[in-house]
Amino acid sequence: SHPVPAIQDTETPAQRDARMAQWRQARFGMFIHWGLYAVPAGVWQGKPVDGIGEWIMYNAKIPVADYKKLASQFDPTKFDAHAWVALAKAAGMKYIVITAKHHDGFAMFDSKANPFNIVDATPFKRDPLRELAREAQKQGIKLGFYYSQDQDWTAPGGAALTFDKSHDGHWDKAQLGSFAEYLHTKAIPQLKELLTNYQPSPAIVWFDTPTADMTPQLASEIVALLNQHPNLIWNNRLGGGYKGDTETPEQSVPAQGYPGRDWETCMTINDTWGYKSTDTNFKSTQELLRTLVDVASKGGNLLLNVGPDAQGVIPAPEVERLQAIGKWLDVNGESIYGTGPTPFPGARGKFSTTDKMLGGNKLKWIPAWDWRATQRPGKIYIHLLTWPGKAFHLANANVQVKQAYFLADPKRAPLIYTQKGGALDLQLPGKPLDPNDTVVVLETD
Ligand code: FUL
Repeated sequence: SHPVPAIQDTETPAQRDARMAQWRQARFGMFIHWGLYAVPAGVWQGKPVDGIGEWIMYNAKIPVADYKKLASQFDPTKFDAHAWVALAKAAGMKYIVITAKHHDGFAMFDSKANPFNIVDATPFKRDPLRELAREAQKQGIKLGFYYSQDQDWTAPGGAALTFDKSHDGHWDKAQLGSFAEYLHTKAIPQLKELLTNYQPSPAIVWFDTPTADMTPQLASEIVALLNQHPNLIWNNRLGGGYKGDTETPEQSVPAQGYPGRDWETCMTINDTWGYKSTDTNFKSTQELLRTLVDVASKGGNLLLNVGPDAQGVIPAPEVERLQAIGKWLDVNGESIYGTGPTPFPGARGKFSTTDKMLGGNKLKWIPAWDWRATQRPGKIYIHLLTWPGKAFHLANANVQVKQAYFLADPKRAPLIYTQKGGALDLQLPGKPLDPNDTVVVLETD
């Protein structure tokens, strides 16, 4: 049979723009990695396990039967869908993507397709996705589901990642089986459940880690299913050659963005996605906020992760940072939401060339924060990150500025500037209004 064309291949550019419109305006979303791995929380048999928390089964080579036993200990009675959604809103986030099933194969939802799920296998018995869907609708925010369609370490045939050449990608013979059968008996039925059992239906499906097992033919069966939901947005990690709607740089901000493609940087607040009791390496509010600004200045979205613990509690340091970002956005959101990338691509903020290892195998550029810019018709926003002193100079601005003021100044007191031969010179006070990012509005018409 012929592969079914993806929706991206069949819709017109105008239809696509309409489908992506809200997502493009959003700029900031909450990623939630929550699953059984929150129970061991980075420690197995009394020993800390290296690497990201949700990979503990893989990294500690936990046998399937032992991992499955964790379900009986998972009783997150402090889970509060209202509070989570309210936190996302307070942070200024416009959408949420939560792990419906990660590589460990444990479904965080009510699944008839497979009994290894939070309703059937735990004392908790509730469906957090249903509660979140209801709350997201009530509080007016979009909800999406992450689904690991390819790797599934507890289902026979669920592919394991093969980059580790030391073994065939499996550590327990209970994992052996046919990938196609896994797909037809677990992944596709569960995707159907996720797409049809929730009100409202998910805005986004966030696939992850395709391997060569996901052939074009198998992927096309999933795409046929996705195409029954014409407003759905899905990312570039399905596999089988499908590009999806969005690029998904992980733990990094691409220097030039992705011209011509929608994209979303996903990033952790500490060094793990899924909760690890031992990881306290939290990025500062300043770094996170500036990352959001950096991403926006390149035309992308930031999907910032939280990792709730086994009680269902989002760690306090993560909550504090999100709230602080939200306070800044309350005042300065106009310079982020619905804005376009910098009009000065040649003069964007500099990056140092130092690489840093993150999460074991991820490279990250360390930005040298100086300034960034975003824009909308008639306005340019200069985000001053490192305070330039008493003046800001832009050599090749080539814009006709009609007025300049600080976005955070309710009086909009005019800032003094001169324009000469394309250059712009802006006089500034000695100190920033906001040490994280002081936004100057340049009105251009
Ligand atoms: C990766 C996964 O393997 C990680 O566990 C995490 O979900 C990240 C967002 O994507 O590829």
